[in-house]
Amino acid sequence: MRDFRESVVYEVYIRSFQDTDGDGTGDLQGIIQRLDYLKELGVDYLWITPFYVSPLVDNGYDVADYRNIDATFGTMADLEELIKKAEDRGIGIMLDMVFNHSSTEHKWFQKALAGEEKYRDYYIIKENSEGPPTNWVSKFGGNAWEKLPGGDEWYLHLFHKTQADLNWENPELRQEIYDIIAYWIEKGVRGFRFDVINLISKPEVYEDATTDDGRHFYTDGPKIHDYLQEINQKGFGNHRDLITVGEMSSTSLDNCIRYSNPAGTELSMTFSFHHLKVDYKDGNKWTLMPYDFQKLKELISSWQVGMTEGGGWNAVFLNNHDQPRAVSRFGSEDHHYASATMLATMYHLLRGTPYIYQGEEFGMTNAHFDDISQYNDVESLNYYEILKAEGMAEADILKIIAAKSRDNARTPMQWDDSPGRGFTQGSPWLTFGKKPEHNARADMASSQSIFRYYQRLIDLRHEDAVIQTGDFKELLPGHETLFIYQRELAQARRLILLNFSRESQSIPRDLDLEGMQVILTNQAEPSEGSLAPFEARVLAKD
Ligand code: TEU
Repeated sequence: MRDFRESVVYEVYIRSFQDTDGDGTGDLQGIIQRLDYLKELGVDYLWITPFYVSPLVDNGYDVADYRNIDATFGTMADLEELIKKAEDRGIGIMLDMVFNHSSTEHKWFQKALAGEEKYRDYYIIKENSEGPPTNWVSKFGGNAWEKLPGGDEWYLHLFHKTQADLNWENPELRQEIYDIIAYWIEKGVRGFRFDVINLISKPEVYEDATTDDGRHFYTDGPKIHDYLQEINQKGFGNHRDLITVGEMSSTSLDNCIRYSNPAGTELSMTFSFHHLKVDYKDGNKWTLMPYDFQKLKELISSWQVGMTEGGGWNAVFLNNHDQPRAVSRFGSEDHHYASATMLATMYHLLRGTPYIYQGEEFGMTNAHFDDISQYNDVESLNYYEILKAEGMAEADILKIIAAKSRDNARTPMQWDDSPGRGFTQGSPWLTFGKKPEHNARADMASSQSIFRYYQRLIDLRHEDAVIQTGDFKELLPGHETLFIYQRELAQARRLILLNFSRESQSIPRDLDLEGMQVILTNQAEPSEGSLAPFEARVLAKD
């Protein structure tokens, strides 16, 4: 396998990728069926979202058994077949590990409920007769504590109430987790994505928050680096070629440098999300606001520079299964090809490992749902109730949810425009998006194929040392509509020009274009002095 610094990862949201048994839910056999497509795209690793036994309240991020596969998604034999067939095509499988919490249906929690001391200590349970032990707010809305049946005891759940936080202070629990990691390595997987892993270290004292929703107590918590070093040593550290990425919620640059330090004592790289909060009014996701372009550029640039200086490594991305579709959010559905390819160019040529989310390679858009019954996501449904209780009008709530819901990313893959979208023969678990015209078949047959453009971006990552490791520098940072940056390695230079606006823009005269050749553009005929709406142009000089 390629080094992670020269690789591209593709995220498969299994429930929505490819159904093969007609139950309306994607499955492991579906991924096998599409391996040739993924190989043609050129990706190196597949990160597959959780398929373990689960009540699927949070679509698999509520794990009830870490070692077995939910029958909805297939069998262990299917997974083994997938690992082998992916490997035959030079693709490594990465599993998603959810260790901040387990489902309340997990046998550990069930035994805790039954009063077994050993398992009660696997969770965070506090007594308080006056109500929830602290005022912390769950990431999905509401108080983060749920009462255990009978008595005055509460368990912590930073996410849904069926996702009980695990007690990492307990060495026996930690050992269970290392054994689970070893078990999957044994099966031949090549890497791991660790879900909200920077939330596992909770504070010693539990007290009310006065400045935020409680997150500063447990985000990048007191023992987080000790735990990650231990996961590394006892979990996967003996397998140096494994690729590991931590999902870091509300993290800091300094911590991400340490998480992804080049000595490899913790993880290969980190996901951070600050650049995806630029359309949150006062930090609140459930609001409507045009995204702040200057802030987007500042955040991307400062993380690029900071991680380079500190020796850290970013996972770079605009889409995942929790985010609205970037083409609808930062681009324009009316300039579909140009904006989808421009956004892809923006993040693929940064310093870091690019992560493609299923469907973005042919420009899938937001769902455009207009009725609450079309949604499935627990977070969206919770906030629907919360905003309703605050007195907001139904139409306004629906507008916010349509822009912000995680279901925007989760509508089934549109392989073609047939009634089942090439995704299922049955009826899909989640309503299809409203734009069937954006499907893989049509895109690949078009002279303006986003998929073909992604192939070229992936080739650049594989072949161009400047893109792999060159330094990053933003040029003309305050520009109102253009994002311009360069990558540099010794004498070699790549210049990336991106027009984020719907109007053509003149190319600033103060840029040094001397001796530079265009190596990539999303325009049929790029014009010399200006950039077309949503144009991306890449120039090179060696
Ligand atoms: O997400 C973590 C997380 O906090 C967010 O992405 C969350 O969806 C968002 O902040 C809400 O506004 C991870 C998984 O990616 C997500 O799918 C899970 O629901 C969550 O952890 C719990 O396991």
